[in-house]
Amino acid sequence: MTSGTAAPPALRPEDFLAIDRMLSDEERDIRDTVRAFVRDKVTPYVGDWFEEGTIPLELAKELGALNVLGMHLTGYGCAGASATAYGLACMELEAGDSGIRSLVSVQGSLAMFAIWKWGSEEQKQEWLPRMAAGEAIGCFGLTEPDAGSDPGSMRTRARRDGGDWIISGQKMWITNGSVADVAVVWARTDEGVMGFVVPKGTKGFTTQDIHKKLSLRASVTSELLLDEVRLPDSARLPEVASLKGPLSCLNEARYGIVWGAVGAARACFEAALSYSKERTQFDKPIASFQIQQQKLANMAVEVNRGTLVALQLGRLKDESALRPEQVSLGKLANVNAALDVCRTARQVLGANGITLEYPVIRHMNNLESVVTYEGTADVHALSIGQALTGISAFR
Ligand code: TGC
Ligand code: FAD
Repeated sequence: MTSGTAAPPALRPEDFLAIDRMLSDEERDIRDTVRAFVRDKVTPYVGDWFEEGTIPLELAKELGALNVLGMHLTGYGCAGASATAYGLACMELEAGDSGIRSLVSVQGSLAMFAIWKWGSEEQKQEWLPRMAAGEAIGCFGLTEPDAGSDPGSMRTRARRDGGDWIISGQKMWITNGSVADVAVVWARTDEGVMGFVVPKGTKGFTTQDIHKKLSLRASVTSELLLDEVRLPDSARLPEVASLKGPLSCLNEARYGIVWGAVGAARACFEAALSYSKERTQFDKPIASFQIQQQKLANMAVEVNRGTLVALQLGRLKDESALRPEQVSLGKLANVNAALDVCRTARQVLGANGITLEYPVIRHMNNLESVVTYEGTADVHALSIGQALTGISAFR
């Protein structure tokens, strides 16, 4: 094979490996649309939302209009986009803030996916179109105060009572909990772990917000309390009675995080690159010092490598060839790398790196949640270890 004579295109710092060329026109369009949304509707305000510990609920409808809620699902008002396109959307949303990507992940990959995959036709018709439009917000209750990495030890219990179910228990750390119109709640039953669709306002179902967070502040996190909540059998997700139900939803959300984490890292890299060229010390821009260039080079490596990992997982998912252990590898690698990039970027910004005037410390703090939720880094390392050795080290 002979190489062409034309000079290769100029290097672009924001896409050093020209990964853009690996995307289809449609994927690029979706990416650019979400990027513009984040630039106009999120970036100018999110520092204030983070400081105030709020997220405007109107954003849900705007995200619905943008077609990103449940965008990789088909039918029921969902966009039916490819997994890769969904990943690109997550990357752009998390370049804004992990809290915004979380809203979209919990809505589309957890609450909607649970109903779409395991729900009845009636449940799908009732909830999915409204959730896709952002007119109804969903949450996903799996974690409990004493059951985090080990959801199989959950205590929330549902028992049959005639044709109804009675659910009692407590869920902890639930994104969107108090603002959700519908909660997908997982409970132990005599027949296995089952999911229940619990509408807001159901008697015995209350929520309490978790405050004093220093991470994911532009996101609502709540406790769900279920005190003898009576539900008809039609509220039960009929197609699953095992931990496989909630864990299958986690695969979807974790996949989005593989992409999202790169978005957060990219935002911090770009902030550090720009700052290093503007900030002068010892009569020179700090970008002219070797130590700073080393940091910038390392950040560029991680952002590009992370994007390639995400893209490969996206292509596998689009071929229905993606395994949960591969998602674990992506989440472990990309979130850890993003944390490194953000911590390094924070140092490049010096004292300015600790204020919300720049996005860096916000992303850095957010990623402390991202590395913990959806399976801690340890859980994903153990999943990979089990796949490599055939030996489970969880217990
Ligand atoms: P194990 O005995 O291995 O499996 C039980 C059943 O589940 C099946 N299964 C899976 N199915 C689909 N996808 C997966 N990834 C699956 N992993 C296991 C398995 O085949 C079995 O099925 P069946 O039919 O035989 O019953 O389960 P285990 O109890 O040993 O647990 C394994 C472990 C530790 C990997 C799992 O518990 C785990 O992933 N723990 C981490 C918990 C976690 O990630 N929680 C996240 C909560 S949601 C959240 O954080 C939202 S954050 C907001 C946002 O996303 O932005
Ligand atoms: P633990 O499981 O108690 O872990 C504590 C430490 O022990 C960790 O370092 C962990 O890696 C380690 N560890 C645990 N088991 C092992 C082991 N076998 N081997 C080695 N080390 C181990 N949950 C939901 O259900 N829905 C949500 O919407 C949701 N949103 C969240 C939003 C935020 C902001 C946060 C922070 C969490 C959210 N979570 C949600 C909960 C999240 O999924 C859990 O925090 C996570 O699964 C870890 O559980 P834990 O916090 O109880 O930690």
